[in-house]
Amino acid sequence: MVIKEIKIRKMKLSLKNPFTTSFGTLNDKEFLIIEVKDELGNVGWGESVAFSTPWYTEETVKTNLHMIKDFLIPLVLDKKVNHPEEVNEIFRFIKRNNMAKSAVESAIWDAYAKRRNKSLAEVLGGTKEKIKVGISIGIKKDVVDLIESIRQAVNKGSKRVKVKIKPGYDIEVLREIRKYFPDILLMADANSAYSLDDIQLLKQLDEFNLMMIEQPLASDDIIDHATLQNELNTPICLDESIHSLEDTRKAIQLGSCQIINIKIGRVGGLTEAKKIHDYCLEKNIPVWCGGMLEAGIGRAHNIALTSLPNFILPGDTEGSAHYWEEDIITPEVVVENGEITIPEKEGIGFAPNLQIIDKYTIDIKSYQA
Ligand code: OSB
Ligand code: MG
Repeated sequence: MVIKEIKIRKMKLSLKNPFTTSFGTLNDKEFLIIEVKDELGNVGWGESVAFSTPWYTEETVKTNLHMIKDFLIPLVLDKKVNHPEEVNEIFRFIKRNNMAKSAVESAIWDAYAKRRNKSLAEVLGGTKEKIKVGISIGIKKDVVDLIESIRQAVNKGSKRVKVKIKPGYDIEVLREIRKYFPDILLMADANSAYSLDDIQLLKQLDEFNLMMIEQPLASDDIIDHATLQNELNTPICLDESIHSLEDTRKAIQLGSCQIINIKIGRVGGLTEAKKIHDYCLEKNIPVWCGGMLEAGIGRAHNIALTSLPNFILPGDTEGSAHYWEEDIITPEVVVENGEITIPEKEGIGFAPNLQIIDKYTIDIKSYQA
């Protein structure tokens, strides 16, 4: 396969509901969509999950644009790529910038699958027909609103509920949730808002029978997480700390976590995500697919990845309508009774809706061989 054309679109969509984490509130989402075309005219699509501000990792929409334009496109445009796994190696000498790499690499995976007339899930080695998904509910001003959001999710059949916590919004909130929902599969995500100074408080989380606590400590830490895991019965799941297979190996070896949240963008693409999945399967560490409030293209990639067998725990991939008034793909992603059916069509299995994409595009750049 030879990549003959790459387009970068900058887009902006408004979130239906503002999303608040321990870092702050998101009202809308700016993101990049990458389109690659091979010499036979197969078109593949990828999405950069970087936000406008560097609060989740160091990347932003602007740093992604710079990296993709000035470094990544020149490495693949007019180059022969036999398999998308090669792209992971081609990009390896560039340090990090994983969301930028992932946007390009995942578009090449889609083009590759389409070229072979297979679904992306199939070429990745997926084994499932349906995937189970949960919901990630942001911090609410009023706990009554939170309870109401949980009730709606539970009534719709969501397979598990994740709530965001931060210092001052944790033990009492979880106690209130458990009062109304004593038996639901529940977990909490701190987005690195605590330190080991909070160990006494974090130990109190054990009373709530959580499936896991996600990323309680610093985004660049795996040492203190190992200390904390030793003191907690609740499994720790790492999100922000994991950027690669190497990070995964070290975290597991140190005992920093018992579960891994895999995000394609955070780890630099589908190839690295699959490697982490395979390693965790071998080590008996369950994984699940995290979310970055993706539009349809990124969401479709998450669905394909989750078809791999060790995605045992429900992920954060809610349906399109949970986030957007209108999504950029046809059909939109639909969750039925907490499950998504993996599309059988070629590639990502959802067609980019060009009319809607154009409507929300702020800028397009095109690069030809
Ligand atoms: O920590 O998993 C996270 C959203 C943005 C950034 C980080 C995270 C999240 C979520 C929401 O939890 C996941 C989603 O619904 O896409
Ligand atoms: Mg998280």
